[in-house]
Amino acid sequence: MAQKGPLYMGFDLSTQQLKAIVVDSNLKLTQEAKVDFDADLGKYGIEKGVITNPAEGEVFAPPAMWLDAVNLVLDRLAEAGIDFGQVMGLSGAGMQHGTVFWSKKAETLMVNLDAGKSLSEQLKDALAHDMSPNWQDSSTQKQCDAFDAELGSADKLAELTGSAAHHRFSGPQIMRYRTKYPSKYDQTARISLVSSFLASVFLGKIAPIDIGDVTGMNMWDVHRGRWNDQLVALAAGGKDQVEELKHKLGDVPEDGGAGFGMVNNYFATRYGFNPECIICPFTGDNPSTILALPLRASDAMVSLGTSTTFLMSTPEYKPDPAYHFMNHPCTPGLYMFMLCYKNGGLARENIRDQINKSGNNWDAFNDTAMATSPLSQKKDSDDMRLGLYFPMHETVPNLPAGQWRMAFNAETNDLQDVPNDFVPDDARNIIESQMLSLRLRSQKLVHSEKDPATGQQLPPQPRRVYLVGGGSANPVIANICAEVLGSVEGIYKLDIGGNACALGAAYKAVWGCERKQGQTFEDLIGSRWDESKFVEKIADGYRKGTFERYGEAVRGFDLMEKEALKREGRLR
Ligand code: XUL
Repeated sequence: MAQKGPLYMGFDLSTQQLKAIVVDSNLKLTQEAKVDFDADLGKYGIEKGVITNPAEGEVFAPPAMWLDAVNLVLDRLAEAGIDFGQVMGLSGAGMQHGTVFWSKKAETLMVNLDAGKSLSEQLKDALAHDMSPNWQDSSTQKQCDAFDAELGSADKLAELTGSAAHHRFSGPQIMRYRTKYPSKYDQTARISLVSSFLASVFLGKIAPIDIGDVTGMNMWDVHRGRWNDQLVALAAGGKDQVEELKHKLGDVPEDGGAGFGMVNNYFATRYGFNPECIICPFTGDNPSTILALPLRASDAMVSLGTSTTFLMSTPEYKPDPAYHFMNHPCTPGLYMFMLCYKNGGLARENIRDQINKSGNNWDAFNDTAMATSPLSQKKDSDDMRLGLYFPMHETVPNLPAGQWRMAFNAETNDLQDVPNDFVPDDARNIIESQMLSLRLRSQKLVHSEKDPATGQQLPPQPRRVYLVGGGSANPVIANICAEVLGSVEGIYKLDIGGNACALGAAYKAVWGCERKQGQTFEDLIGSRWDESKFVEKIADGYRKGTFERYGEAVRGFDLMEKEALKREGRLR
């Protein structure tokens, strides 16, 4: 049946896929489609969406492939029967930190697109460099050292920009691009992030970088709301070059909802888009994910995918080199707190595969985890069994690939090595380990609240925890998450279909186009949010006694990480 009323689109340009979803004004998902880069666009020579150069730690992807993906995903939505004429607004998300380098011809080429031809065949000369560095890139250690040193210390850089220097962040990446490809840098008229690149394609001219995503660059002064000249100078190669790089980066509007203009004529002619369809700012994939629901301060989202990401929306700005504070993409005065781990699903799968004789189902892993007592303690006075499980180099904390297993005595604060071999208890201990790391690093951001059922004052913990991503389907993970992290109202799973990040983008378009004067994102989405349909409670939260026991384990976990860092010569 034909859909009545306005529709809104959200895109998610991630490492391996471009997803597009369509919602109506009531936030109901009506259509979705995706393009898988390896399966659909293998001609670009990518694997898992990227090209790697291990000798230099480089990971990158061709923006031309993303242009093909835009045509393909819209073709697929058209085949599915969507009427683009009803789409009144669109927004999107891109993997964070990646940069796209536009040539001087870019804008002329974009306004003169021929609707009969594909984007990639017409925009070849729009790029000054045919590759975009990916967030998995680790080629910028030298540049990161310079960024961390520039203001005096990593702490100072984190205080000013929300994060210490990270390989993937755009400032160090731009600095390396300038020195590695000086003539391409000179020919670069504008620099987009992946998110603003995609917005530019739909807009038909270079779209500004968004207020949330700009805080993934190590160059944006969060308090003053402007580029920091000293850091821009570092990336640009000197004080005299600051204005030139600032021009390439462009101005950053504060309002994350104000449309940039109407959709490029190319899309109206080729796909039948409503010519008045508004292009709202596109943001990073993580800031967009927190828009998939009206997240309140003290609610946390845990994304359990290949990597683990912990996200909170908070009015408190308490930066630290170990994690990230970014501007909230919609609401001034709010920040996104983020922990971003490289190890998550793969580390759990490694343990699962040692438990399973064969096959890759989770039954034996789950049974073993449930049969093991918390922290492997048979009685309260026993040592707590703790571990770190990193098949890949981890950034939180900065440790090389490896495993560490230790026993912690909570009475004496004594930490001892235990044999570093797999035992079945690892099934529970690895989930505990991942959750203890989240609790350790988020404890300053949560507050004491009353239990709504008993009126009793509870120790500081999140109000709700929302699980998203592949691991959220596992009830044992949800249960251990509740034991370790607690939560006043319980553990929830998003039950809205689609993909949280693309949904968040579509909701942003709804908000951008339909908000009343001064109406916040939380207010508008909250008023249309159908809790009973959109989320499902999957575990009770705070468990008295167990939560406090894990509180003691957090102390041991912190000591264990410091011990491992000391042994690796990495204690800051
Ligand atoms: C966040 C990060 C990744 C990418 C890709 O800092 O690098 O989460 O955004 O998802």
